[in-house]
Amino acid sequence: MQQSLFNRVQNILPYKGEAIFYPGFFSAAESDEYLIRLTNEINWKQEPIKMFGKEVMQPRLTAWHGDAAKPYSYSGITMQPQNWTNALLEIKEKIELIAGVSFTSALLNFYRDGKDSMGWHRDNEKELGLNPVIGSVSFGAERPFQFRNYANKEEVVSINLTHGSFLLMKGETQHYWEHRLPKANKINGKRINITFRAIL
Ligand SMILES: O=C(O)CCC(=O)C(=O)O
Ligand SMILES: [Mn+2]
Repeated sequence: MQQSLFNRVQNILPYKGEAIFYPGFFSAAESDEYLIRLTNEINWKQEPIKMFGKEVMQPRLTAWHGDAAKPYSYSGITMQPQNWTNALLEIKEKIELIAGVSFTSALLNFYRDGKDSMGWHRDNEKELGLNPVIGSVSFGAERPFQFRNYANKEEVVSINLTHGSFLLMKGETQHYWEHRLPKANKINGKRINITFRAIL
């Protein structure tokens, strides 16, 4: 059974939450192909967000895809998702075998190079339920990703998200840990990340 290939994987969080990392979840050839397909097929846009009352551009490109019946509200606006593409459906089916949930939605992020980033946050929108299951798939340049204890802002757990890797966050993770993708100025390559979510 395929799952047995992954039975030595471990939780990278020391307590209060589960973040299970599967490097090489997709083969190098599959990952190269998904990087090309997603780069070309997705309508990537740089969107503004409100920060401290001021509109600023996000330091990355984004897209939102998912079931039409599951709109998503974010900073006071409700967004209608784009339809699933074949590539997204193939990836979704494969990670659902491990995640054990049906994902309804995906946030896609395109980091043009190491100057693009995502700041500290939790994936804890209330439509994701009490203990969100988040399936995070990465293609392209390897980038460090960090968890930080939300309460004390001190304890940090870092992991390199490699080409074709899958990081599954579940349990109490979003209560006790925030996460970010810091800038990595020496990295020139592009990276795509997809976080699959289940909107209840
Ligand atoms: O790019 C990443 O690995 C993180 C993305 C993320 O945290 C998010 O989309 O909520
Ligand atoms: Mn996140």
